[in-house]
Amino acid sequence: MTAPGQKPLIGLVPAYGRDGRYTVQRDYLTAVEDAGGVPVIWGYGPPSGASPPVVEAAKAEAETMLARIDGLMLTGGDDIDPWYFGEAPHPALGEVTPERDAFEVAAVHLAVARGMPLLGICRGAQVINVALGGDLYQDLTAQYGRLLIQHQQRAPRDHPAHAVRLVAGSRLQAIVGRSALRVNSFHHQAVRRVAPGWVASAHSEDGVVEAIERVEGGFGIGVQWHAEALAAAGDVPSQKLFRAFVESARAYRSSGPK
Ligand SMILES: [Mn+2]
Repeated sequence: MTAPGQKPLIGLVPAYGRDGRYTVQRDYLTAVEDAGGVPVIWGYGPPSGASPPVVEAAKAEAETMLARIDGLMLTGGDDIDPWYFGEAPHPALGEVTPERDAFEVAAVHLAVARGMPLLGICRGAQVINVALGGDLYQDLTAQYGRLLIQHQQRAPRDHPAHAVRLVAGSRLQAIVGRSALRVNSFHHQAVRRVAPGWVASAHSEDGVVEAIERVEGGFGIGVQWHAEALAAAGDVPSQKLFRAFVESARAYRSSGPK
């Protein structure tokens, strides 16, 4: 049993609502706690907008956060401003939170540079991909061009609605110890071009990228499904993913750069 003071700190950024409230799903905290980590919800306050001065302000604030945490978890939420991958907004683009985009993109850059463990969930996987030079389908239905399965499930949140096949030899496959999983699905966007230095490590049967991972360097995985809801509901592969992430954060804490 690790002494409480030695547990790795897992930083996450809450969603920011236009009503002035920060929100985060309890399941993210539960999944981290059950895996042996301490979730730290980090407030952020760069001004609105995605233009370069805002990104600079976000960088300084993200640096402050990363100096104090051992792992970075990017959680679900709104769509990312396609400005970050050089596109105009598609008519089917959903709500965008410029402050959160700027802060999280900056935090991902810094985490990768430090070799800090990185876990992205849903929007979080997309933020990682975009921050590191990949791009997205802004709306699968409008842009995918192939037959799709339902990725915005109407089943309950912890119901594994569709299957994903894991790429053989991937880190994700090694962690969960399976060649396929059933997962939940609440996304209308998805990774299109995977960022350099990262690869796809899971696909749904329609070919949509459902997970990405860092090829070399520290722990880096992004999953398109809400693994925190599955983990909190007792799904063993999802719990293994959180445990692997928190263990990497523990190793980073004892040996990583500060
Ligand atoms: Mn899906």
